[in-house]
Amino acid sequence: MPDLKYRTAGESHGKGLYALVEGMPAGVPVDSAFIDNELRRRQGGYGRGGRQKIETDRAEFQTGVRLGKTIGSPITMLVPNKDSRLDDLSATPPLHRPRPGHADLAGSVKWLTTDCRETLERASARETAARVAAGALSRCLLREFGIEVFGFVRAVGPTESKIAVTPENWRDLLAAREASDVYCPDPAAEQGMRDFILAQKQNQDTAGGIVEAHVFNCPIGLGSCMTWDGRLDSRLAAAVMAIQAFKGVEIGLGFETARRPGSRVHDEIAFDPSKKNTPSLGFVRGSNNAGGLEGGMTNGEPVLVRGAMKPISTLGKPLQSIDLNTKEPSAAGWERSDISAISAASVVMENVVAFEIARALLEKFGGDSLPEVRANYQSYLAAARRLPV
Ligand code: EPS
Repeated sequence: MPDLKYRTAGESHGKGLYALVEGMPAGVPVDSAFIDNELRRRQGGYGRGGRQKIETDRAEFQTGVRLGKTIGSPITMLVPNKDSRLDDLSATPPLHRPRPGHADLAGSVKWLTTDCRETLERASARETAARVAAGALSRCLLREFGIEVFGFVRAVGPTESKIAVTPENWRDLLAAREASDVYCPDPAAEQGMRDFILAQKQNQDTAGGIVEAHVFNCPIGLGSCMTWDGRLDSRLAAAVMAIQAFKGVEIGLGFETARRPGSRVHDEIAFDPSKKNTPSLGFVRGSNNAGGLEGGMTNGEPVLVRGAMKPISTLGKPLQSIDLNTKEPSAAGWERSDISAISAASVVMENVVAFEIARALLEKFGGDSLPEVRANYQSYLAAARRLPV
């Protein structure tokens, strides 16, 4: 039984993006409409550029699914590119002037070329379409266990929403997020976010922000403190930091924990017998500063991950750079791009977080088929409820 894992392949202007997912048990109903809707959401958001008007991203299942369910074999999804022009030199000309902040300079030197295009085609955030497809597929498994993920935009530039997300209000917030073109469920913050992005557009500049994902209904004990790489918080951080343009990750209170005394950080423990039959088994907390993770394991509270995305590095008014062929000073190159992709980034983060949760779920309860995984899950919860034996 292999680990749940995925790889992606594809260039921004190649034939398409591919996701290969291994280790998914047989019998998981695949909700293609949900996966395609996540891909559609990834394409959207206030401040996106021209590419998204060309593409209509959909995941075409090439392998691993029969009659709407997984069959245990490797799953391949293809998201075709309409704007496919990789071998047309006139449409994808060489780029010799690396953009500060992009992969252009390091990649060109690394792969011994002065044409940044060889790097940028793969470094482009278009690749996140494949990650979203893989993550959304993993959510088809998670939902069988009542595990749901909610992501949104917390901040754009200096405008930050103060909204609190709870197990009770997140579905209402989801509806508000769906109605928001910046993917922020807080009307008090939305306009400021939009204004900041518009101001950057007018200045030929770009905007970043902070995105957040909340995972509800994880059973206690996903992840492990026994091995350093079994710690679920470290895996979540790696998955989020691996998203293009992300520069920071926090779990729960994150960096703020370092500024407070312990008594104002740690979440006191109580037992509520009325919640004994929930995945938290009745262990409740007055706060969730830990972000649902203690010792690298889920503790029954919602998992909370936050990520910081820097502003897009292709600027309409380019920064100073050099020409890689002459080494002479030159303005950085320009490519069609976005003013802000922060809304899209919230969709990407939501889905890569989901994938890591699904991976941890299968590590603990894994089996070849969904009924087997379900039986393992239920027998664990039953044994935990019987404690002390
Ligand atoms: C993106 C597709 C890209 C860019 C953007 C994200 O398409 P194109 O390069 O054809 O305009 O819009 O990529 C970048 C910002 C980047 O730096 O590569 C997408 O689908 O998310």
